[in-house]
Amino acid sequence: SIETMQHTPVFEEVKNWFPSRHPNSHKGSFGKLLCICGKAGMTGAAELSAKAAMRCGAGLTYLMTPKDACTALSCKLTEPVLIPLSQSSEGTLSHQSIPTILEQLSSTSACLIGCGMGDNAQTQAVLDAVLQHAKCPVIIDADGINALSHHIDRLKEPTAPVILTPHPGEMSRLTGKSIAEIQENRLQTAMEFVQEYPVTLVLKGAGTIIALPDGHIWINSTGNPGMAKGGSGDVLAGMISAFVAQGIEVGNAVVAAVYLHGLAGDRGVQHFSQHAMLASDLISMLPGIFLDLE
Ligand code: NPW
Ligand code: AMP
Ligand code: MG
Repeated sequence: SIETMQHTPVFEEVKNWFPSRHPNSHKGSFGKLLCICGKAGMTGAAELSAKAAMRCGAGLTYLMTPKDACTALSCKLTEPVLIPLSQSSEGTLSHQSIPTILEQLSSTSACLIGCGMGDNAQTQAVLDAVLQHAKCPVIIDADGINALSHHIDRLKEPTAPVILTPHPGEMSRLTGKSIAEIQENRLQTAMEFVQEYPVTLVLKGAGTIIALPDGHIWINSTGNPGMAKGGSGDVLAGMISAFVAQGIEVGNAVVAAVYLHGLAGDRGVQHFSQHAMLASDLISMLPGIFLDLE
């Protein structure tokens, strides 16, 4: 029955999914993450996802972003490797960037695509190329999901594991159902989606639901309305991507990231309050959380 397949993650269980960092390990031991995120005016989404990924232990993080966005981000990001790409007149990626992206993709352990990319034909072309060539897990968020909703059949036979992280608005675009319909039947909506498409689905919002391709369902219990602010989802996308890049099994990586993202929010409001807490404050809470995990 549905009942027996539902779980709620707890700290002690999630803790077991994190292997200790071997004394002889090096940055190559903890994965190469490729983030394809951001555009002029939405550099924050790229910044938050890449920073969250670095704070979650990713070995090497590469951020590919349109040229102008890259110039702005080089003042803000220190640890990730920035790769400027050719851009359209609106400052979004141009399809001419595809060969450079595919070359980087071939040597990557996980690829995050979509945060702050803009929803247009160029984003669709880049997403198509990534989905056709990826041999590593692909995490699709935000405008990546919006792009996907225009040709969702792309998901029927993925060449690599795919993880989707829609909020109810994005889930509405993806399924054609109204937001109200989705929110009234969150569990069923998520389960039906993974029955039709062999992906890992994260339906965000209070009580985030994680539906795995094998039918297992997780319902998260951490998180609070202090997280209802622009940028929170970009932080989650970076966290999931970092855990996947490090080689944690995809289902565990996703559940752990959702749980710890909410925990960062729950610990964060003790310091920052629900009103004042920002998405970047979630990242500030991660070191304390990993001190307890290690
Ligand atoms: P309504 O109508 O408000 O009630 P969009 P976005 C709905 C980037 N960002 N429950 C909501 O409903 C992202 O990465 C950049 C119910 C509305 O219809 C994307 O690329 C930032 N409804 C891009 O912006 C920081 C819910 O969804 C719709 C819901 C656009 O992403 C901000 C709004 O979503 C942002 O992350 C819920 N729990 N949650 C930056 N600093 O660069 C959402 N909805 O239209 O997809 O817009 O999420 O802001
Ligand atoms: P996004 O809309 O993409 O920025 O994602 C928002 C993130 O914040 C998701 O991970 C949500 O689950 C989380 N979030 C937003 N509001 C709440 C809430 N009221 N309770 C718990 N988590 C929330
Ligand atoms: Mg979002």
